[in-house]
Amino acid sequence: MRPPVILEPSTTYSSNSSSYSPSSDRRLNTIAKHFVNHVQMDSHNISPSPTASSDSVFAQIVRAPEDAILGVTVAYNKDTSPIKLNLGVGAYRTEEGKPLVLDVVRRVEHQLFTDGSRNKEYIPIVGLADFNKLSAKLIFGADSPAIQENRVTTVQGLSGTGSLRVGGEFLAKHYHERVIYLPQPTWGNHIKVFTLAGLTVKTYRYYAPATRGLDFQGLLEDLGAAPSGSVVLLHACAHNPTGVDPTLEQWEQIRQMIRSKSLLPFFDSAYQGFASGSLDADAQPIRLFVADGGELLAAQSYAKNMGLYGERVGALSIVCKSADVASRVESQLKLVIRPMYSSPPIHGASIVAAILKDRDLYNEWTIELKAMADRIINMRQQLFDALRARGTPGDWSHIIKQIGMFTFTGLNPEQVSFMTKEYHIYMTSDGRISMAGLSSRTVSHLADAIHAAVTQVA
Ligand code: PLA
Repeated sequence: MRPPVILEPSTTYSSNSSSYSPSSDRRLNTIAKHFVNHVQMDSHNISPSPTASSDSVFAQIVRAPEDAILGVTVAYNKDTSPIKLNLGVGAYRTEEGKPLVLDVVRRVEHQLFTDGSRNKEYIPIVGLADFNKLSAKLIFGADSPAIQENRVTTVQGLSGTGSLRVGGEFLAKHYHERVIYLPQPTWGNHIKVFTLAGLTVKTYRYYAPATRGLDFQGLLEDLGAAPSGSVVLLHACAHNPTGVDPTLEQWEQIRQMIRSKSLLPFFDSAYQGFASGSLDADAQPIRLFVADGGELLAAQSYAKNMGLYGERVGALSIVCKSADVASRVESQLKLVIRPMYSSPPIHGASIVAAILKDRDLYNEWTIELKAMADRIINMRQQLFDALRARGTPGDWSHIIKQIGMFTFTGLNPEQVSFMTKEYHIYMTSDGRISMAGLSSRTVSHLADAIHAAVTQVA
């Protein structure tokens, strides 16, 4: 073996290095040529190492566990049983158990496809201007004073997750308080998203297992005890995983507490329209906070309400006190986004903008959205009735009281794993089931499994 070629320090250069000179440049070229020849001459002698993994520079890497939610789908895909049922990830399915592309989305995609004037140029760092404006209008309301006063900055994000991450990194870089309070429990990914963004995660009480409802007193106490200025993550509607939302009166009290302690609300709106079937009703909590003139962040996702899961389309809005602050905030958001993924993708945002822009398409969307929300609500009733019919021990009324995509059943990890093993039903180990993955055909299978789990597994 020949010794490796080492570039001497004097041969490296940068534009401001005093060591750069025409002679060192020539020397660098000579060495580079030598190196190329050396590699070419030796390349036919190279054979793969038989000792494979122990030689790897990555040999010390330990296998990571699958994601608590997306890993359920991985396990489901490996199951060959014809009766298998995936109620893990929150992804809408039709009565036939198939993924759904909304008719209005198909129509718009066809229009986009046949429009010869469209191209695939990069879009701005902050995304499509129309998409951003219309997204803010959708969440804050067409008559929002904050929008009229130009106090909102909205940037396109990589669905809900990417929008949360950009918001988190912006706060870690520019906000005076680095602590974010998350509800206990919350969507598991929140913890990782905000920790990796550079914030410190703490929790506030949210869910009371005994009542399977909101621990409102605990929530107010914990927010009341949080250091002034802390960030508070709030699920705008359809809390994941519990399906438990505050009432509007409770939201008003939460708002008063947050504002009186100068906490900074960060809304995660992943299910607008999916909870009640009404886009406006589901945005009410956020609009309460905007109406008081205070500041907040809001991450939106079009994964569920437009069925655009894999298109990764969402938005981050920051409502500020003045137009001047909002425009400076936007300039800094660009500095967060540019080194992260440069600029967002064009396709999904074009679909959303086309639908939000056109009155007929918008109306068509709201009808399809309501149909999805209604089907989920109907599944709750069917599952509740099926358990009642079987005389399954326990009070199952939380199934019809909870709202949104998920039911937090109260089943323990042993019961969940029993249902997976014996009934091929896949769900997260915390007992959460995606009601959107259930259909009239599969509800009796699920009820049988729950009945068996509850009566046979402690
Ligand atoms: N926020 C909450 C509260 C969510 O439940 C989800 C998705 C997101 C944000 C992010 O969604 P997006 O990035 O796709 O827009 N939660 C799902 C999927 C539906 C997941 O875990 O990624 C879930 O099954 O919980």
